[in-house]
Amino acid sequence: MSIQKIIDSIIEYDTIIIHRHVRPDPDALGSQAGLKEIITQTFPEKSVYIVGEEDQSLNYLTRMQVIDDATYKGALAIICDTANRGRIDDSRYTLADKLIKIDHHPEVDQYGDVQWVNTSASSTCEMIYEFYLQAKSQGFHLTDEAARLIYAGIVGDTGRFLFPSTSKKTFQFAADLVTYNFDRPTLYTQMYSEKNNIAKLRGYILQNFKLSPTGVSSIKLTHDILKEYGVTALETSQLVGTFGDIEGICTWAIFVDEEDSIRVRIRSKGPAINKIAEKYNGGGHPLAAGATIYHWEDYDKVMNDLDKACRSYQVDKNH
Ligand SMILES: [Mn+2]
Repeated sequence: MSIQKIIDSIIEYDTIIIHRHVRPDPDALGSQAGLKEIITQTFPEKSVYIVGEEDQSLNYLTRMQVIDDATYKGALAIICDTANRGRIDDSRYTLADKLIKIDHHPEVDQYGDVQWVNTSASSTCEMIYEFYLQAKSQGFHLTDEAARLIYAGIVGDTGRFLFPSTSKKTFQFAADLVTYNFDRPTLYTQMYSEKNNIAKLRGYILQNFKLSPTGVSSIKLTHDILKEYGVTALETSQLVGTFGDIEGICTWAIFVDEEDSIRVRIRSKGPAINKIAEKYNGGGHPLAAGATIYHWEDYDKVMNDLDKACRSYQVDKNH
């Protein structure tokens, strides 16, 4: 069983370095830092590090550490919440002695000496809590801070327990986690308070989105628009859910100008869209994925593919 192999590896190694995906979200950071918290509390003598680029807007969750290449010698590297090697933040994980993957995304890329992938988990944080439940009997500890981090990741990846990935287990784990001592109202404020420029850009999206007869919607956030609203490309990740409650919507995509490329954030209420994302240099979950295109001319191609997906989904549904 993968969990036991992970426990054994953590016990075996003195130096453990935990990575997660680029452009982190609360689940990536929560699983990374939550696991670190569990290990350091259980084994104070071990050296445990978390690495990757910081996103300033998520500094309330945790801060990254800077380590040199030599630290990887003879170390265990654990990668959280990352389906493929190309998305791992800090490629030095290859210098480690042993590699473990813990993830809930559909498998894009099989990597790691030990792989624990559970696509039915709502979040990698949910998996970290499950790991803890098994490790607990072997002396592992969960702190209030670990509970805060893991809870944040579950809340983030389930859209506050709203998305279909939210299961009975998700609620049971959340119920356990809220018995720990951390400030939930403050955490929610940190996660969901919206800067006024983001709120105004949300208004722009709601005023200007297009909705096709098949239920495909999109918005183009060009360099000029981002500049006008003073919003960075990274910050637009907060706006993907804006479309979610529009009546008749099937799939939608936000196209964000990132200067050298265009980031496409795709969501769906029915048809799987991760294969479409993969076609355009991306990937993800069946109902939530991301892609990258390099020319605005490809906008129509992505929209056509989403249109086809919605069309055949409607046909399947009606037969
Ligand atoms: Mn995740």
